[in-house]
Amino acid sequence: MSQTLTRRNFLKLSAITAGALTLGEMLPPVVAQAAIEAGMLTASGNGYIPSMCEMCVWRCGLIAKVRDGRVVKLDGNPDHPHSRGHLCVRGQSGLMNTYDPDRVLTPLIRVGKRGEGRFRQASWDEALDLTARSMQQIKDTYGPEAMVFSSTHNLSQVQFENLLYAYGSPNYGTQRSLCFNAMIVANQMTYGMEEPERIYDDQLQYVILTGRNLMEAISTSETGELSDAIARGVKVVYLDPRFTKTAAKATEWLPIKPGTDLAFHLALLNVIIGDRLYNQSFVQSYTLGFDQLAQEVQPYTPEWAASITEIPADTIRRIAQEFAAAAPHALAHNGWRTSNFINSFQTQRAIAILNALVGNWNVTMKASGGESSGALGTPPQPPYPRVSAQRLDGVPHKYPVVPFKLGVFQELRDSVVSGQPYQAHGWFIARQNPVMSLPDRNRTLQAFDKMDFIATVDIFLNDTAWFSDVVLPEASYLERYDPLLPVGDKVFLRQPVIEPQGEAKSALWIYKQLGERLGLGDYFQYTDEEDYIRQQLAPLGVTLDEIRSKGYVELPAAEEEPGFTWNTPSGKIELFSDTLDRVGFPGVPVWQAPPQPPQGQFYLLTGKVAQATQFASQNNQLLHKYADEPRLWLNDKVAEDRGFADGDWVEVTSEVGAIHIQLNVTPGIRPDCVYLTPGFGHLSKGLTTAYGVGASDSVLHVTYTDPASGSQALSQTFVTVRKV
Ligand SMILES: Nc1nc2c(c(=O)[nH]1)N[C@H]1C(S)=C(S)[C@@H](COP(=O)(O)OP(=O)(O)OC[C@H]3O[C@@H](n4cnc5c(=O)[nH]c(N)nc54)[C@H](O)[C@@H]3O)O[C@H]1N2
Ligand SMILES: Nc1nc2c(c(=O)[nH]1)N[C@H]1C(S)=C(S)[C@@H](COP(=O)(O)OP(=O)(O)OC[C@H]3O[C@@H](n4cnc5c(=O)[nH]c(N)nc54)[C@H](O)[C@@H]3O)O[C@H]1N2
Ligand code: SF4
Ligand SMILES: [Mo]
Repeated sequence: MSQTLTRRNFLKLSAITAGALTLGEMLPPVVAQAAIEAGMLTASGNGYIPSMCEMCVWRCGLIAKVRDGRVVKLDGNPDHPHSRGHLCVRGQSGLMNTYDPDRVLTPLIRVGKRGEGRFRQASWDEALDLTARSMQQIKDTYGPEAMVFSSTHNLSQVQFENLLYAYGSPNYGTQRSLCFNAMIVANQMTYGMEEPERIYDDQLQYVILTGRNLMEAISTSETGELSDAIARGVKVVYLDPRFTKTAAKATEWLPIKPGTDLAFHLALLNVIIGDRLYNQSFVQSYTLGFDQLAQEVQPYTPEWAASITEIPADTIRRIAQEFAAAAPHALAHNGWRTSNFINSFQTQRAIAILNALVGNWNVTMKASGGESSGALGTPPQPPYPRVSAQRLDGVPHKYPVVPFKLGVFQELRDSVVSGQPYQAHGWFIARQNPVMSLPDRNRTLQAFDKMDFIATVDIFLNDTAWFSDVVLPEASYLERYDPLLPVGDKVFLRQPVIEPQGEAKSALWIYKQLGERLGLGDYFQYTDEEDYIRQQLAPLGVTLDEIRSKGYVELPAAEEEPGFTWNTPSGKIELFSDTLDRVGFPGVPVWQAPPQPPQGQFYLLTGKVAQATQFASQNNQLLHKYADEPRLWLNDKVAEDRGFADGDWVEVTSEVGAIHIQLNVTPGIRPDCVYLTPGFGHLSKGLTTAYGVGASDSVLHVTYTDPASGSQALSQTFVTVRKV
């Protein structure tokens, strides 16, 4: 880390970010006024306040311990179905996001060239006026479609979208096509549902995890359920080219060849159908297209799959038999980030169908439904203007089965670069770091170059803000209200644990201010954050003050749906999908061979680690302290053959970029793969803890898009590794 320190010292000297606090300058305590009034804090600022974590999108319930007006500890709220009394390491470290000396605490306006990182502090009025004026100018000159909006899932997103729809642009980039499009579109096509509920109930006996690294890519409740299941002796089969923490906990680790999970699952279908191991009455009652499927999977024998996946045929056959025998107490897990290859959509279809054939759906169905915001109120607003312009992300003309809501963000970025079918001129970004999270970072920077105006709402000078013209600082999740979040049979509240530091404001406030300045005030009919929440709570007949100390309110029991039907066009589980067939995609899953690296090159694998969230948490001083600097995993035998040693510096090169990084030589990865932790190698020098640590895999990723689901394909990037 000595290199990092040198760079940090340099940063202090060059003082690039006006107004940012330097290390050691402590912020004064700011006592949450509403919490004192509710009796949760003493006048001197001591007490416990329930709220919600925002260190990742899982949003566990937390209880903050406050001493002398400062948050000193965060614990899980036992009443929250996600956290159940536990926060993961990132959640527990969340207070350092709030107290990070690198927080942006006043609006910033760029003064130097883009990417130089020179900003001046500005008042909210000046920064909001400039943002609204620039957005209005773009609308007047080129039409509303020339403004791109992008944001990743967060609680105030509903008001971000309100601003977008009221403004009238069709161009909206979310994380979905970078993350789970393949899984969601496959489930939609099969079941007519976005994400069927999965259950780890007491009777579960068998789980197949296809690259779902639950022990590191954490969803607290699901990770906990898997741990409990493993303790009970549930059999877990884990497919990953890499020996992850989940591989260590699984009964069986199968280091499958990247991109061949489809062949593995097709062979499971072959055995289950061929040996009549499926649930005949379930298939007959609920599914459509069994005969087409049976015919298609006939050639996909375990022997066929063995030569492709490098998993022995006997193993595949045995797993098919064990899985079917355990059904309906079995689960073929869909995964979450399923953006690996352009055939991942077919893999997801095969997994969805596998669960249907053995009737697992009976096990999972009883928990579906439930989470609905339908019971909550919303502020009144006029209808949105009609949007006639084509979307830059190619939905639906190029991607006919991708839902509008999911979109294809990487294609949107590429259309900005090409200027086709028209040129976008402005980009409004909130709670997202597309400079790092989209594949091919240089291309994203080219897209930024095309922009007349970029504004970013963040709590830090993240890499995207670093290239922006205006930075609007949001209050951190411990300092603000957000819209309520329904989870299961409860509705949870995010409330300030301390008052916002500096000039930081909630996103609810920021969007309303912008809306008003854009002449769209009628769409933002709430006086402030508390009024917004009161309007949400009104139909439930409870007040904000009544729910503060518990942090949630129970929802009235949902009415039982009489007679469940699948929401597909046929009303059945579609093993054969007419919708896919009609637009030229295979109606049943078929083998699509993935590309393979040329001789001497490697598949570049990505995947989460427990102590970091995406492209967001690397600057957290607590998390930073306990994490090793990321290195490139390389198989030990390959290293020996090539004369590489652990710790050697190497150059990693793909078609679109190159990085320098140290090697982690390990037997825990296939010889044809290398792996790099995502989220490091930041460009922004405003992240003084994270800057200079590790390297970015996004620099290397080539942009590939699955034509059916619009999902990016991250493991399809091939790299060379050379000693430097
Ligand atoms: N700690 C932590 N937890 C998180 C997050 C985080 O950032 N940090 N992010 C959350 C989010 S948004 C998501 S989407 C989920 C993602 O959680 P997961 O769905 O588990 O996805 P990843 O961790 O991105 O990648 C999982 C594994 O896929 C493997 N892999 C790559 N290519 C292939 C292949 O072709 N076949 C197979 N079988 N495996 C392959 C990689 O080696 C990696 O170990 O995690 C969530 N939880
Ligand atoms: N190479 C590679 N690329 C990937 C992935 C991968 O594994 N490897 N994973 C993909 C996946 S699964 C996903 S979901 C995406 C995620 O990538 P993104 O959608 O870009 O999301 P995050 O990285 O979480 O970035 C969130 C931003 O929010 C900011 N932030 C944090 N808290 C707050 C807050 O309270 N308010 C505001 N306004 N901002 C806040 C952070 O500072 C950060 O800049 O990346 C995808 N891209
Ligand atoms: S999983 Fe961890 S980071 Fe995510 S919300 Fe829960 S405690 Fe926070
Ligand atoms: Mo994700």
